[in-house]
Amino acid sequence: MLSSGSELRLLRLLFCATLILLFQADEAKKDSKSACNTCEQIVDNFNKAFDRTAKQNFGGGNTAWEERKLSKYETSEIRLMEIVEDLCESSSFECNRMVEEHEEHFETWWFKKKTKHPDLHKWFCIDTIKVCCPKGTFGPDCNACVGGSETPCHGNGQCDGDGTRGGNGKCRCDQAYKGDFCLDCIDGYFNEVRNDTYSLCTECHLSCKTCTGATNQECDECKEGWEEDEQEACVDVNECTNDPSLCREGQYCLNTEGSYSCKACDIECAGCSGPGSDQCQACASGYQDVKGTCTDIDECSGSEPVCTKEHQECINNKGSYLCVCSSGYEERDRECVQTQQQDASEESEASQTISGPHGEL
Ligand SMILES: [Ca+2]
Ligand SMILES: [Ca+2]
Repeated sequence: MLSSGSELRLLRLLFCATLILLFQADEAKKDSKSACNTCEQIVDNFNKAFDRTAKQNFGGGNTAWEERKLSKYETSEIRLMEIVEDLCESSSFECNRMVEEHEEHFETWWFKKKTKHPDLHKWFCIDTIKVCCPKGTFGPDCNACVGGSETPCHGNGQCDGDGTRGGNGKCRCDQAYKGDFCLDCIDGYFNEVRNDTYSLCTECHLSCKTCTGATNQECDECKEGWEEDEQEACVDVNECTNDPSLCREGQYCLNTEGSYSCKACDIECAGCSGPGSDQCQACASGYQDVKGTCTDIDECSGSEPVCTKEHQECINNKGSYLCVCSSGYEERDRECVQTQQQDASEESEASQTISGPHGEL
């Protein structure tokens, strides 16, 4: 009898072994898919090189002798060798290995099978080295994909491993479709057409979470931001009228289809119900109501002067005003004093001294 400690070790060991086996099985499936891709690439390159070499050696004015020579070249081993040389990028290990391993098959096909089996992909990749399957089938035995090999996934998805010896044949559905067979619609879509083998999913009205038709009266359930009206149609919720305190101070609420947003009030307003200086709840400081619109107060043109110091001038601006010294005066210790001409000439002398070091040397 095993002690509980060694039982535990055994269990762990079994667990690890299972994981490794699962991982290897998964890798093998991936390998089967990539082997088919490699083979398809080889066939593609073969066909390209075949076309390229067909044009080769065709000059103008062929003599009968040249014609004979060329027709010989068409089916010659030399041409096959030229094609085979071009099948892989030198850096592609998988490709070069596959070509090397199956080189004699190319010769067989070239000399014996080409006429009867012109489709190299079918003859080589599917029937001979068995790394691919016919379209619509998958896996080691080329079984039909879910939904059948004619229209895998009923035309609404991708069959896992389609055309390769790998994969599991299950469907990855396209946008709008779901379910094992890609016949069901995801939320926000409805079946416009549906039978056992065909399904067409169309988008619901933007107000519906789920629906049975395209209009807002055919919603099963309204989307967030929408609600049912008396006619059972989904209509926009006006969040702004439902809850006037939704936005912060200095903002107004803007209702939108399915939602709302908060926008900043105009600078003229202290609170507002919409955009513009004519929708203010009150005017901001420095502004006054003129026929329903908050307008800047011109403090400078009031009956009482606002800039009271000597030699001071008033300049109006939006929401406020400035007191500045008149021309010929400058501010010193909060007073406007006459600008001294002497200062200007001293400054220019000083700058000359500073900017002329070369002259002094
Ligand atoms: Ca809304
Ligand atoms: Ca002003």
